[in-house]
Amino acid sequence: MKTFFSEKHKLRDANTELYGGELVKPFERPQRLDFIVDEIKTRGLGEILNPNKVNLNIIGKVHDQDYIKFLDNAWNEWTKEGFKGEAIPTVWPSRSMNSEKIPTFIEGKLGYYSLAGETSISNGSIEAAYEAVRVAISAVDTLVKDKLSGIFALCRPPGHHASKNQYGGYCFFNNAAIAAERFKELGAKKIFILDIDFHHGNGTQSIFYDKSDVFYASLHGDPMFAFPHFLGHSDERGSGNGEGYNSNFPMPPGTKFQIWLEAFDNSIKEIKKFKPDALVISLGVDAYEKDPISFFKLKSNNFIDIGRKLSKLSIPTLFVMEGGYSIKEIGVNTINTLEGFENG
Ligand code: OKP
Ligand code: ZN
Repeated sequence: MKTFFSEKHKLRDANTELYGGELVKPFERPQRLDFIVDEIKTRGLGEILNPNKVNLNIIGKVHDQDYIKFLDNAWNEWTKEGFKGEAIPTVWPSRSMNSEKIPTFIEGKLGYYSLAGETSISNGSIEAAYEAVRVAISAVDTLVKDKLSGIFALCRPPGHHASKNQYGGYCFFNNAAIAAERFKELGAKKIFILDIDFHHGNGTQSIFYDKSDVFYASLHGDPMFAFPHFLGHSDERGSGNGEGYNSNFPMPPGTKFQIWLEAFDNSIKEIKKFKPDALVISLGVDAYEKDPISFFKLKSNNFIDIGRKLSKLSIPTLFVMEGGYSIKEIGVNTINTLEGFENG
């Protein structure tokens, strides 16, 4: 399987993440991809390609222009104020204070355009986020042009928490959603996004919630216990034209592969019924038993079965990298999925 990848992901290298009342070194750090690239090479998964020149206007099909502009300028506006640290929001338009006016001052804007506070904006972060979009688009283009069965977009930073106008959960641009839009530009009528990252992809869900041409399904830690906490319940089934085209499988702490697989098989049934022209897998490997911020109990070998089952669908498949924070095993778990798919 071919992989699209860019060294420029390293531009996303924040020093801080607000976690447990401390500013810690981010779980989502550049070294994650070193382990994945090493494993691709060791096991000879296939070529690793640099992204093409891409028309980034496509981002506007998923994200609002004022949000894009905010991201473009956030770091400059923050440093201009003389703040010493990285840009972290401290105030939000929450339930009791939700005027729709967008503040002028950067601290207000950070709260307006964020859905969580752990994701520090640092110098270079947004450049890296643009590069992740180039990686995703290049992978779609190659998959379609060469009529491949599967391809891997090794994106970083991840994307599935980013909504049309909010960042957070380590995500700025929604790579998987933008990839789905690219599939549409290239002629696909129906796309299915299956999100197997441990966390619910609130951004992807909300972007397509009222659409019937992009089905979003997610297997994740029950939001009563897991981030993002405020979306991802099983009664969220889509709205308007999108009713019936969203489906969530929240699962409790300690969930083992056997139970996880039942939900996975249900989502496979939904894919078969929907008959998409393309399949986008939001591939996080944080359902792994040793993941430091997650609570599922999948073992490394289980990811082979996941890849194998996906290959049986015989639908052109784009794998988009999302999370996975057990750095030592992130390469094995990711390549297990992709090799499982390749070896069908
Ligand atoms: C991004 B992705 C855990 C706090 C978690 C943010 C998690 C973002 C995950 N106690 N904070 O979906 O892997
Ligand atoms: Zn995750």
